[in-house]
Amino acid sequence: MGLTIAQKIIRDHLVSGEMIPGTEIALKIDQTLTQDATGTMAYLEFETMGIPRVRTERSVAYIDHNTLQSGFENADDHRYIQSVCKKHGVYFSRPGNGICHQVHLERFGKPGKTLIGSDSHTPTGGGIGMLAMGAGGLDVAVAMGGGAYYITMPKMYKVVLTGKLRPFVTAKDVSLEILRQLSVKGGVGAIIEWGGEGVSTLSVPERATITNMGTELGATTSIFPSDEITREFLKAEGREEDFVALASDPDVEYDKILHIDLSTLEPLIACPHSPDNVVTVASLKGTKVDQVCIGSCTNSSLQDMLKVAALLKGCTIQPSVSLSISPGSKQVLTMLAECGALTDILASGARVLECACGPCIGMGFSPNSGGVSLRTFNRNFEGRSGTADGQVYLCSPETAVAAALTGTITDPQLLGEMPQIHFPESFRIDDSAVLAPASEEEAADVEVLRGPNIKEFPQSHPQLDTLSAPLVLKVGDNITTDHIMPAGAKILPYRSNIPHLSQFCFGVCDTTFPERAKAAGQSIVVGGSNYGQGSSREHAALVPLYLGVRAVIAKSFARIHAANLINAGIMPLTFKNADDYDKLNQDDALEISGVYAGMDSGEMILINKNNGDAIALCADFTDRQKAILKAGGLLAYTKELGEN
Ligand code: MIC
Ligand code: SF4
Repeated sequence: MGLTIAQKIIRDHLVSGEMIPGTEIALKIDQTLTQDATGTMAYLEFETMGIPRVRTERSVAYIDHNTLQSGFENADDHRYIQSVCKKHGVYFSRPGNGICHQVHLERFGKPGKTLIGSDSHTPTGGGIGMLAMGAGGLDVAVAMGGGAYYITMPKMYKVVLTGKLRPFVTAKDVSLEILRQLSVKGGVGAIIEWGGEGVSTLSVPERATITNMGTELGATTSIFPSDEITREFLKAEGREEDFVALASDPDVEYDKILHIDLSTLEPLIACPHSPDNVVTVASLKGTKVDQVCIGSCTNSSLQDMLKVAALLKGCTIQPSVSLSISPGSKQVLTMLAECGALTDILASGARVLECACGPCIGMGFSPNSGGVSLRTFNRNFEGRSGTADGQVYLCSPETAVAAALTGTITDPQLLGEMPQIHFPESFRIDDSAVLAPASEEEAADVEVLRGPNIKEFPQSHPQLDTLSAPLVLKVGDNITTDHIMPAGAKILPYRSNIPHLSQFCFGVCDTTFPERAKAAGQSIVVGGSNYGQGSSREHAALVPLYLGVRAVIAKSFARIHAANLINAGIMPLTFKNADDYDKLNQDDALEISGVYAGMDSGEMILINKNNGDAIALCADFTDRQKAILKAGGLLAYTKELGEN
């Protein structure tokens, strides 16, 4: 039987394990990326490993999330990242150079290579045939040190595309359609390959929109073939030599096959507060809109921006609407300026924001209270915009422009003819905002600059054979990392200060959680299905660790968050029978005895000391994960390995 594109890349990078779905494999990682909100922690972790220079082919640190300096904190963290990168062999993309995924795709990604990034949208690289995955900061630190990246061998899904998108129907609508079909947990445990004759009608930026948003399906990653369109893109970026052709073998057997006829798709929109809450734009016709935001790593390419500029040209946005546009990179912004498109954008009344994540992570541009905000982003989780009762919808740039021009949700197909867009044959190449690291000889003299915002790591704890702790918080299905550890302008500057961050833990669900958890000493959290979906932020594990959480029991977990919990020494356990979730209540006194034997047998018994109920739990850990949990987290485990 033949292999899929992803299986071929995995085969070529396999360090241990076998390509059997559901079993643990370890992969050699060629490239890493970090962004600043997760990067400080990742580099602190890298430093504790004591490795002088990164051992990857290319590691890049981007500054794109924490671009508001409203105090010394972000500025200090950036200075730290810049200096630590210089010392240890990491390229440093300066603030203003763009969003990590957009810039990495433009300048560094290579088909057939493996990439992990401390950001969940790293699969954007799948748009050029990379095996690109989001990971916790500690896993990225280990990969920078030359260590393997461990994942569960995924199943292989294929989406077969036929036909061609009609004007005003876009790659974003393809992403929303697959979310509508599969839901936010439909891709868990799988790699989604996009194939079929329709692929040849999609440009690289369109493919990247689709692989970017595959993250919202919970997929390990998403990938497109590397073909002539990929070659043209790389050539336009002045790096045709990075091209290799990649395709799946014809006789591959997929675990699931889905079909989308591009020519039948309609403009779609995801309603608050989940990316899979998808309906047609037409069905919301007339809904009043307060704010429109265009940008983010999903929709900020030159292609997207040229279309937006062409639609805005000669028009003025509604006085009732506030429109922001954040181009994805300096390359995109410069080219918009050079061809005059930026003038059309500005003339329409839009606010042009810097090339960064911006409103997508609540770094400014929060909507008015109860405001309806249409965003070309990938996430609309509750509270993420910075306005607790903001109503965020996700849509394509075309739908976003239609709303800005009319003041209501409007099917963009009603805008008339799609203007002709002229794409340049080559991009403007200027890597001056990417600073190369010091040479090996000079590195010793580079001083790493640490600010006072950098605080100690939380103390991890080896799992003991008996865990006796109260159920300090019970939450429902699809709890995101934005619920567990919110972001936004006020909180993000403290990503290297866990004690400060801890005040906001689970704030969206229950503001009393931090105090109650601290008072309990050690505790257990109970969740529903797909617990920890969304971001790769390891802070959603490190902060609960700091507050004393020793285990999370859920119906199921999102991949990256489960790995982050184990790395932090917190046990992710699942209900053997999902209905047992209903038998537990907040404040119940819980006990699991025989933790070690349970890890070996794969099953633990949870006793509810309030009523004597015995509940069976699955403790599905590999030998490596058991050892990490027993040691009290990945750093402690790595240290133990070093000592033995
Ligand atoms: C996000 O989109 O949620 C983020 C902010 O980019 C996160 C990373 C973080 O929390 O720093 C992600 O997607 O991993
Ligand atoms: Fe940045 Fe938003 Fe993309 Fe996350 S999803 S990397 S916050 S643009």
